[in-house]
Amino acid sequence: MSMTLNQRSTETRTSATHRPVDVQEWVNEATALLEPHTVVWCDGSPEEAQHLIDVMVAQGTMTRLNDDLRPGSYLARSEPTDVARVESRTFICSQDPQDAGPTNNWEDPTAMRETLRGLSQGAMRGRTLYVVPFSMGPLNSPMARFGVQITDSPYVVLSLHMMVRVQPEVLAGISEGASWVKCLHTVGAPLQEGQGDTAWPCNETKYISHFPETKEIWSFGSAYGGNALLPKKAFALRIASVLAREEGWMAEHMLLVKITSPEGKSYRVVAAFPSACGKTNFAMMQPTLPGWKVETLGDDIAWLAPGADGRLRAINPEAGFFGVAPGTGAGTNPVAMDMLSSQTVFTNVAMTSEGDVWWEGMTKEAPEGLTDWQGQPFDKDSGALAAHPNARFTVKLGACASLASEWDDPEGVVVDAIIFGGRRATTMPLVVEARDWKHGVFLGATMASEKTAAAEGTLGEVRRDPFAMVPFCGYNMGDYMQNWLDMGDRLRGVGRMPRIFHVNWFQKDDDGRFIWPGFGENSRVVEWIVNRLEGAVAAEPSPIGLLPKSLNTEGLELSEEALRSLLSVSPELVSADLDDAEEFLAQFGDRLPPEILSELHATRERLSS
Ligand code: GTP
Ligand code: SPV
Ligand code: MN
Repeated sequence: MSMTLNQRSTETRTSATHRPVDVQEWVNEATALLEPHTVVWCDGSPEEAQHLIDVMVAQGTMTRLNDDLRPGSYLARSEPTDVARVESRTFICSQDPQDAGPTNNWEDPTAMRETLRGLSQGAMRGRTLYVVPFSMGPLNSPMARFGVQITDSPYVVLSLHMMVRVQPEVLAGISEGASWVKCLHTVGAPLQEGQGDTAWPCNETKYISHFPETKEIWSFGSAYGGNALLPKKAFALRIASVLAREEGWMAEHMLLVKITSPEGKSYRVVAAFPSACGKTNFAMMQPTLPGWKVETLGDDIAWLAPGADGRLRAINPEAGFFGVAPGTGAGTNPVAMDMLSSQTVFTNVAMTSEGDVWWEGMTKEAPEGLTDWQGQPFDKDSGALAAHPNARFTVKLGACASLASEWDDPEGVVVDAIIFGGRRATTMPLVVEARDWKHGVFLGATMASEKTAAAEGTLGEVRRDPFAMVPFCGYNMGDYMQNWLDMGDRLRGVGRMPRIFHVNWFQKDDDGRFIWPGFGENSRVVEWIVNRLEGAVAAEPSPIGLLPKSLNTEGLELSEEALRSLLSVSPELVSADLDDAEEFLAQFGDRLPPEILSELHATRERLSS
């Protein structure tokens, strides 16, 4: 199909008069390069969503689920080669490789543009180019940032409808001079004339490229998750982390919750855990301790900035959840189960014979007659999984029954505590409080976790993942640690700084079983944290920070030995962990803030005294 510009049709959903000149120019350039059949400017309306759904159902990209069991919900099955973020194909293209740092893949920006231009020539042939304007954060928030994503994937557009605020007003804002981030995305699967489409078009070759100096994103070849929903990890973390450093704020891989104690006092808490380590679970926690309440503000990304009063405030830049399905059940996350009862897009889960969804952990036993995530009859006894371990649900924030009323507050919420955490079978206690901000930054900088299925790599292997940001920091992580220290200096003196904690729900016993019951029982740790904020309980100094002297374990079946293991540290394990951390930190060379090393040495000294 050979087409020239004037043969292409342009559908109009947003009024052309609202199209900012610079956005229009960028769309024209992209159109000339990608050669789509049609250009559509999106407005985020329900009619538009319905149209996208119709297109995808006709194409086989999505299947409508049983309307009685799962109203308004759909199942998408991706290509088996396109199931997770690909960190090996994620690039930070700064002029100087030192500015990407040792934890990122670097490529020269000119060379990368050249490569992507070559791959992208004609890459949208036979397809529709969608222009999707969106706001991260409430449109009228001083912390909001705008972006425009170009994509040829209707699945991505529908996901963006749920995940971010897709609004034509964004274009008006850009016309009035608001800055915006260019997010260019193609699945990289042009159609030849007469060629039928596949259900999940994508390309074997994948690039998720970021240009931190010009604040641009260019993604080629994948339609899955963070590879393709560019406002999420690519913009709200990688590019936003760069903006944040320049402008004096922080973009973090964090959940955001409001916690209310039995006394009726509320606290706002952020927590950074690596991918598939329990952010969604924490964000929707149903405390088992009577009188406690957790309300949801966000489950994946938080932007934090000092407010006019000098105190740290946070917003969730997203408008939806893209959560891990496996492991989500009535026992572990009843709020999520309720939230997913309708109007949800499921990707790579299994389907029941009635046309409902299923995944490992939803119920104990797999129902008979399942179709697995690849569309094949599922054999329970094969030992295989019915749902892909990184199968996900996509749903709007508004579907969450525990959503806090402040979720759309343009001013955000004041942050009282910051929690770091990871999956550690040993070494890290259930909870520890940092001695002060600097020590807290050290705890964040030396975080580690066992690898999960949310990204490629060897499952279970422990890797250092400072602040849960290694896959998501758009610049040198040494400089990033400095930004955390600088934030401490900025907040200090204002009075109440957020206190910093580290948690680990994942300690295992010698038989490989989790020692701590987790989930709603984590409210016991929340209670201790709040008691610390209130100065209501004393803590026990240890080499790595302040440990609980005791924990409310009433009603729990936990042996004394188990509790000791959860609430103490082994000098040998900590010492070995420090050696490993030191080796990891060494790679940042002179970009590593000296304060981080002095905290490490101070920990060692406490250990040996
Ligand atoms: P991303 O969306 O990938 O950034 O991850 P997330 O941190 O939001 O992941 P999520 O909350 O979906 O983590 C899911 C995994 O964590 C599942 O395997 C859960 O079973 C497990 N999990 C969550 N909370 C707990 C807990 O308290 N204890 C234990 N043992 N597992 C937990
Ligand atoms: C993660 O991997 O941390 C996610 C999923 O939240 S994705 O959006 O695919 O990055
Ligand atoms: Mn995440």
